Amino acid sequence: MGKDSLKFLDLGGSKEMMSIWEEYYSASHALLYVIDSSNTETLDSSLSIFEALMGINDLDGIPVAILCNKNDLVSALPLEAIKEKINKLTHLFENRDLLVFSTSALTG
Ligand SMILES: Nc1nc2c(ncn2[C@@H]2O[C@H](COP(=O)(O)OP(=O)(O)OP(=O)(O)O)[C@@H](O)[C@H]2O)c(=O)[nH]1
Ligand SMILES: [Mg+2]
Repeated sequence: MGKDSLKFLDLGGSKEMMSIWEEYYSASHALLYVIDSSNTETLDSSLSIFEALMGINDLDGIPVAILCNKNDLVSALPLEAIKEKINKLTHLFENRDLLVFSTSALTG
């Protein structure tokens, strides 16, 4: 029986790390994009960066999941509110599958 393998790369969101993201675009077959639901100050810029990513040719058509993380914190924006923001970007998803999840790295 053949063996399949999946390789996950965890690329950080700091400025330094963002500058190397592009080295991985052409080899990517799917994207998990993690946003911090609890930080309303960075949420919009995080979605803007995501919007820019969706315009990258090498990422065209690949399936994407957005993980709205830190949902265990009381300060977290509810999933529905984040989805409303994401839904304003529908033009980005005509050509690909998109899933949006509410997650906590602490509680699963
Ligand atoms: N409460 C809570 N804290 C979290 C959660 N996920 C991460 N953290 C905390 O947030 C901080 C940053 O977590 P990291 O895992 O380093 O975040 P990161 O996304 O890898 O950061 P970069 O690699 O710099 O992009 C740590 O203190 C974590 O414990 C979560 O779901 N809930
Ligand atoms: Mg990290």
